[in-house]
Amino acid sequence: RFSTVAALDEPITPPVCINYTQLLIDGKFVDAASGKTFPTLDPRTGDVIANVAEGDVEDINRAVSAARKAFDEGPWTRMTAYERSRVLLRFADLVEKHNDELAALETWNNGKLYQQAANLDVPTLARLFRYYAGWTDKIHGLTVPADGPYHAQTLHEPIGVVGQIIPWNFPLIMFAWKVGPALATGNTVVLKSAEQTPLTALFAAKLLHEAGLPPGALNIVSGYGPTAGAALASHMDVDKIAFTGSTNTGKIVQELAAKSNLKPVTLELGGKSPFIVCEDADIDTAVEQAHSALFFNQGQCCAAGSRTFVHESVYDEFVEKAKARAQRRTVGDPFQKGIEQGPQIDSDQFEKVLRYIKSGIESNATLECGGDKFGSKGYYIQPTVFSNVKDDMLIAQDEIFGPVQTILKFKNLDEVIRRANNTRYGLAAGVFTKNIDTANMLSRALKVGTVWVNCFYVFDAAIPFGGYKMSGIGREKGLNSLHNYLQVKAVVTSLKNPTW
Ligand code: TXE
Repeated sequence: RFSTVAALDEPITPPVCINYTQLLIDGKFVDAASGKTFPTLDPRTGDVIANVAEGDVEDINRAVSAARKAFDEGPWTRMTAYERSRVLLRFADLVEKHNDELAALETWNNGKLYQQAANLDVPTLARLFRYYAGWTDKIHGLTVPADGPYHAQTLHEPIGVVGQIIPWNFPLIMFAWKVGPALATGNTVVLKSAEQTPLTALFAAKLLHEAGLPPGALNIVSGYGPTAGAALASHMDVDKIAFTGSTNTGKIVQELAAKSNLKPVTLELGGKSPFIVCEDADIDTAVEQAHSALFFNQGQCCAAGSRTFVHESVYDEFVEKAKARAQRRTVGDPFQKGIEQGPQIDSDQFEKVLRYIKSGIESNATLECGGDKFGSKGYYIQPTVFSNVKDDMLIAQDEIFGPVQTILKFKNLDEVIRRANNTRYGLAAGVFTKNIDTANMLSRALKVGTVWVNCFYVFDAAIPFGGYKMSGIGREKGLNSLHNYLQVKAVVTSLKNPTW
């Protein structure tokens, strides 16, 4: 039933070289203090594509010292807002210049579609840095009318040395969401990339230095979570930590932050987002949008529409069409044109998704299509659709993070609101209806950070994104994201002659 256009046993040779595999500390590429490296893999085959310096506690210490020096002594923090903006803009130009290389590297290391990396992930990196470049000289404090003979004002100052830990599903976009606002507000950064995808962060950081970023302002430490990641979260000289990843690891990061120096934390965590198809929705549009809301990026999206709630009056038609759409989905080498789905990121995620598929079958959900791995090499999984899914099934509760659509039936709006909110997560929701009153009611009733009405996955540099409940703390992108990286200082000055 699945397209076999790409020969999976003969992967296409990526059109790019791997030039940067060391750590980037204080503007220089260096080996790990231990001299250790770790392999990074091609998800299409599981083969090693490079050995990358493995950062650990000592490397985090070195990177934090460099960031501290750069924060305390400059020049990044001494440059004018306009000069900082120019660096970020030059970087965006360089990203565009190297679009295809960055995209090829992202696909090679992550398994995402080359067409997506080249037309979405890399352009989004440039777009976000241009957006943040526009903010550098628009970060204002207030003049505050205080009681008594005082002149009161607020200054918005950078927090200091920022630690950032990112996941593997959108390596470059996560780099942009984190590094963009931190640098725009004048902080210095130590970023730990995900162990599965260390390559593009190093390339992007190299381009930032080429654009004029001074040494120490951005340091990249590749390495594992419990070693390098934990060292960063618990470092006494890191003033703030921002994390994207699983809810469990988010809890660890917050605990490490609290137990060390109580550094403020922003977290962007997992989700189990409802995608609600009302009886009056345009069914063909809803089927297509629900399909991409789940299957986009191999299902590896925190905001994935992973609980498809469909009104009973259109349920059978929807399931039939959703199944047909999934069966048409082309799986294969992500470098090949016309392919819609590549491999999962690694064997852990591959096994995890297959376990959830097994659990869906065992709990008596109806397997409409898929249900197994795809091919014999790499981490490919068949597009899978379950219908007759019940709220208490594991596949309706946990974040599967793979190409597995679960379709549930509902009778009325009160019921679907209650069921949609009955989850520990609260990241996003999709609502498909032609009735403005239904759209307004659902938008207000759903306990989530983003509601998309008659659309899904509309991400924009200016629109804030983040979670309610265990989907996270704080917002990224937009004006809100700047406040994650700013301290507010009140300055109160006694007035000598208050009558004036
Ligand atoms: O996540 P982790 P994993 C979800 C998704 C996925 C599951 C597990 O459901 O199946 O998480 O993925 C670093 N201290 N998401 O294991 O562990 C780690 O090195 C400090 C949703 O990859 O959260 C990496 O850089 N850091 C998500 C980052 O945390 C630690 C995207 C994420 O890894 C650490 C990814 C520790 N003790 C997975 N342990 C989203 N919100 O989009 C790990 N890390």
